[in-house]
Amino acid sequence: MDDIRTITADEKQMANAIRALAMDAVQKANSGHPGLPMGMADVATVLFNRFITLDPKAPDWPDRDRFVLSAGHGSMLQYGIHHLIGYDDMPMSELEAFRQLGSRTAGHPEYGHAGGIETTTGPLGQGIATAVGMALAERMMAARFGKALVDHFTYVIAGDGCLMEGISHEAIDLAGHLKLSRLIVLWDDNHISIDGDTGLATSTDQIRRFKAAGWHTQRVDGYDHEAIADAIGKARRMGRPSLIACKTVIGYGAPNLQGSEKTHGAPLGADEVEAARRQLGWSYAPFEIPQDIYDAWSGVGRRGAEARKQWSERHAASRRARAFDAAVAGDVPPAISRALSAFRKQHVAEKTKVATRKASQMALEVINDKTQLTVGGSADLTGSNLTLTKGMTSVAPGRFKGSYIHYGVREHGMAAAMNGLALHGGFIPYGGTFLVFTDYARGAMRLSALMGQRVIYVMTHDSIGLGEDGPTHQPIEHLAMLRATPNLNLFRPGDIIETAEAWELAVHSTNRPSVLALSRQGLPMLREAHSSANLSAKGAYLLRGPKGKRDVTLLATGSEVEIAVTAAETLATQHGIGATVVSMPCWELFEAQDEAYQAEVLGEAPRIAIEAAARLGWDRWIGPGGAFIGMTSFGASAPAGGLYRHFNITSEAIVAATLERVS
Ligand SMILES: Cc1ncc(C[n+]2csc(CCOP(=O)(O)OP(=O)(O)O)c2C)c(N)n1
Ligand SMILES: [Mg+2]
Repeated sequence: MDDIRTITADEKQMANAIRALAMDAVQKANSGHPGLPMGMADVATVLFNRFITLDPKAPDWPDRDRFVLSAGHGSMLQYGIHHLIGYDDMPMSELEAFRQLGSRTAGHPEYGHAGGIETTTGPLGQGIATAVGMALAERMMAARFGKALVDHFTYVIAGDGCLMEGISHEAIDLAGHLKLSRLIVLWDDNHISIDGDTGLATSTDQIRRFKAAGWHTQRVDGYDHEAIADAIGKARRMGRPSLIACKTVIGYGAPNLQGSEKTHGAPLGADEVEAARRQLGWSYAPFEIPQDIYDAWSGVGRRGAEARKQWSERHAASRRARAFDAAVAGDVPPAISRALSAFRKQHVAEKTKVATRKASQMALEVINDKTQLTVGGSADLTGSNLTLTKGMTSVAPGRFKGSYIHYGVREHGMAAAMNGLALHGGFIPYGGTFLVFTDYARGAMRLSALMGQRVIYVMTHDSIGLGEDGPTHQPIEHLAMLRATPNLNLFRPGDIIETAEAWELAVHSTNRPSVLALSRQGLPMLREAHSSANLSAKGAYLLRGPKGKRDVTLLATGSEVEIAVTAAETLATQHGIGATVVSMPCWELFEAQDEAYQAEVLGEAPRIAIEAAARLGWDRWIGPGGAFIGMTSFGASAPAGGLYRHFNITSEAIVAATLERVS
């Protein structure tokens, strides 16, 4: 069979090496999960030994196969294999430091800790959903650059838990629909999770479930190497994604504990480890691997190096190599900043009044016109999020030339797929939904931030300003939650100019995700003059200063900046009070400024903050003696103007709060 690679002498012992390393590392750390690595060692051995194409000496080679351990608790499976196949950054000392501070071998695989860890897993279901994005990226890159440069698989090991998680439904459905033929999921079908038999909580027939979503499905005995190889070989030839249910025994090899949830997440204990060694016929000391086993495993890297060499030759001969390299590098063309600056200049001159969601689409037109890196999409709200721009075509089942994804009503799946697109390389994914449904996407958004991925969330309908749809759709606590998330930039632009600036910053933010919180309702252009510098880059800036002394500082974001500007005008004309308006589109960027700049912006006068959202977090900027004007409850269903009055988020309220503090 063309797919089947060299079969080395003792694949059973190669698998036992994984088991031994997992038992020993968990035992030494006195913490961790031996059950999955022991149960899936044979499946993983066949997968790596006979199929996976990667080069441990060049972990980032773009045409490598991607491996995702969705059941991230089984991390020792991945670390053990990485050690055995010779990744330089996974020496035995790393396995001995499993789960210790500063080691590469964290409790769950963490992207960036070591070569070959393609994504962070641990929150169950994320891996399989992220892999959908990787497999999609592979197909899209192949459509653009051809099979000679892009021709790889995405393999996933998922557990019962991954398949129980809701996100798996979104992921499976999307992958089946799009016919992601290079996605192969190996399910650790051990019928055990933490509480015990999975029958305690599920009776789903997974095979039928995957079939219903359009997948090819197979069942194999997880210890029959030839059957596993046949199944993987067959899966690779399918024109749709493939599930292989691997019947396994959790903790396989531990004579008294295998098959029990007791092996899931606790050390086996010294006696059981000894007994397992005897049962498996593994006579070596802890962390000792005999040379012949290393030799057997070294075939993986040799095969990968050869494949990479052949790829390099094709790359050298390819007309598309330069464009391919540029895509993989992900560098944003300088023309984008120039064009966005011209865009800002024009709209300052024209005083363009639009909703920031519309401004976002207008800025995106400029960006998408200048680069192929951006891949857009929406969770079934394209016409509301305004994420589609002229000339974009949709990706469709089996057709991957387009650059727009209809993610369907699958916010969480969309966010995870965007992580996969970003991690794979070649793309800057952006995707839209309503800001309130950040809650639904949250698990994957958190991983975008943890992994430092350039993923852009276009979150429209960002406050009570959306009006009639009511409190179910009006975000209140979401801005606070996003601001509390480390390594994430939340932009809430106040007009078309700040929206264009936010987009410029987001596409250049190579090591963190951005969320753009955008209004449904129209907002006036607020700049008095064009500036060639991106003023939002400092996070907050003086938008309007009083002619004379500053008596009060009004801090606002998004749609409430306009209200602050109106209040400042009233304070000046009717009360002779000098108000400075500070627009704060991005707290995180403001936090990164030096103290002198922050002090200059915040000033010495009393501060009043205005934001149609929860107060949480604002007090650090308000300081003592100030006030907050915003939401203290859920919103309500009514036209937007009436809601602002109802909830007292008005220029009159700002004036009154000022007069209480300044006389
Ligand atoms: C989203 C999420 N919920 C809960 C957990 C905690 N957790 C870790 S493993 C696990 C059970 C997983 O069962 P399974 O995938 O069958 O793994 P096995 O016990 O077979 O190794 C749970 C509930 C988690 N890591 N992620
Ligand atoms: Mg299980």
